This record gives sequence, structure tokens and C-alpha cells, in this order.
Amino acid sequence: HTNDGSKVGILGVPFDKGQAKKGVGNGPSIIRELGLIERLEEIEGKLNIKDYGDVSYEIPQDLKTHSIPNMKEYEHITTCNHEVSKSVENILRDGRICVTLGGDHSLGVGTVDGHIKAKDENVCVLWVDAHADLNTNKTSSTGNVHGMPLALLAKELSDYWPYLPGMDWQKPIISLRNVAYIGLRSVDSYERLVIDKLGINAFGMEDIENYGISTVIDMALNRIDPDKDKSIHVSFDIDALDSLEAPSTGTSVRGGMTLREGIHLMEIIYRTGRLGAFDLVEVNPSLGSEQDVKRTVDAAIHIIAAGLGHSRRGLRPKNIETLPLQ
Ligand code: B3U
Ligand code: MN
Ligand code: MN
Repeated sequence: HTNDGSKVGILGVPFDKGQAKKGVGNGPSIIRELGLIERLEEIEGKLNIKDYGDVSYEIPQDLKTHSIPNMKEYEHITTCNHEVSKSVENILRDGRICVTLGGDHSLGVGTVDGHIKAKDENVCVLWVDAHADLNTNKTSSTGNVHGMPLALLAKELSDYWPYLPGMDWQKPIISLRNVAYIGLRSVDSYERLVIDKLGINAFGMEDIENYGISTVIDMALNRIDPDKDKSIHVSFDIDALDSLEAPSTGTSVRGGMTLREGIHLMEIIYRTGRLGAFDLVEVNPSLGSEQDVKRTVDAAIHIIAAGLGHSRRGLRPKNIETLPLQ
């Protein structure tokens, strides 16, 4: 299975205000520094890769006075995400798969929003995460918005939010019927209530244990994309992986996915041919030792490369005539 010279756009979002720990804003630069683009260029069939650089934003004067209860750094969240949404939409309209490097997971509001706008709503979402990211400002015990992006995006939860000034660009845009979780193992009580009440497709670690990762992905895709015609959005929080595999992240949880499972997941997504947008978030190079950071970033790069067609079988030789064994 070789790719058809697919076009890819890379977008950095050096945003850290959806949670409290410094450093996650340096995710995009460390992932680039440790060789993401070089690794993607080695993929068989040659991708056409364009780096769109990093998103920047400036908070408008009239927003500076606003705050929402239990929703930290609200004016940064809404302003940055608006820029993220526009950038993702542009990259997709350029005919590229959009790969967004975070940054914390609050940026998922902008990436999913931009994807849905570009693809006229024909989008399904795989949320690969230890956490459900489904709190509202009323249910969150932290006020950190990286625990809220899916609740902001969900049509089914729109009545549970107060009026959010400056968020008019973002209508609750996706039905949770089109979302599946993979890798859950740290779910708050209100999040569990919503998952169960709405029957959200949620495959936790125990499902990966019971069925294996291949079957879990098949079940997830059959539920959210039964006609195999949607553009797939993968929002991959690196904390879905076990903390031994990806130690440099803000809220790591033991008992998670192996890198092998993460790679296999992304290989299956690649083979659908329908990957539209892909977020890789929550890599924090300020946490852990230098070796921890390298291991975490290396895992992130493996996962991205698998989603864009890297094969563990190895490359075919370039000039086959000069070789033995023919
Ligand atoms: N559910 C908790 C913790 C959390 C969510 N996402 C991460 N941690 N990474 C919260 O803050 O909403
Ligand atoms: Mn997350
Ligand atoms: Mn998480």
C-alpha cells in the first residue's frame, strides 16, 4: 500500500492556556526539531509536505474584560481557537491533510470546527485519549479548558453552557453520535454520566484488552462512519499512551496504550484513505528528563508517520537492477 503522493499541511499551535503547566506550548517546536518533517519525507511514495508555521493571535480589546466562571483563560481560548479553526479550514481547502501539533488539547475546538467547516459537516471524530475531555464549566473540577473541548463542540450539550461571548464563530457543530473514544481510563463522574446517557461510542482500555486494538478500531469506525464516506478527524492526546511510553505530558496515566497499539491504530486509519485532519497534542518538553522528552517526541513522530503511510515493512530499493536476488 503506497500513498498517492498525498498533500500534507503541518500547523503548529504553541498554546498552553487550556491547562496550568508551562512547557506544552513548546510542543510544536520540539516535534519539528527532533525531525518530524525529515521522517515524513522518508515515507514511500513521497508526500508533498508544506509547513504552515505556527498560529498566533491577539485578543481583541472588547474581549479582555470578559471572563466565564470556572473556565480559565477564556479570552485566550476563544481567540486562539478562532485562528486555529481558520487555519485548519484553509489547509484543508488547499487539498491537504491537516496535521496540527499542540499545544494542549483545548485546541481541539478549533481543529474540529475548521475541519467540519471545510468538509461541510461530513466528518467523524476519533478522540484518542486517557481522558474524555467532556466537562462543561459547571462539571469541571479544575476549570482547565483542555478537559472541555468535546463539550464545547457537541450539539447535545449546547444547552448546558452559559452564553460565551466571542465564541459566535463556533456553533456547537458535531453530534456525539459521530464521535468515538479510544483509550479512556480517567473519566470524571459527570463525563461518565454523559457518555452513558447519550450512548457515546467509548472504547476504554478494558475494550482494547478484551478485543485487541484492530477490532476496537473496526468497531469504532463502523459506528461513526458506517458508509465509509466521512472525512476522519483523529485527535490524538499523547497521554492515551502509557506513561512509560510517553512520560513528558501534563496528566499522564498508567495502564495506557503501547506505542505499538498507537502505531497500529494510525496504520488502520491511513489505510482507510479518509484521514482528513490529525491533532497530536499535550507533548510537554518541560516535564521529565531529556531522555523522557526524546522518548515522548519519538512516540509522537512514529504515530504521525504511521497515519501518513509509513510502513513498518520497510522501503523498496530505489534502483532494483543493481541488486542481487532477482
Ligand atoms: N478530567 C480532568 C482532567 C483532565 C482532562 N484532560 C486532561 N486532564 N488532560 C479535567 O480537568 O477536566
Ligand atoms: Mn485530551
Ligand atoms: Mn488526556
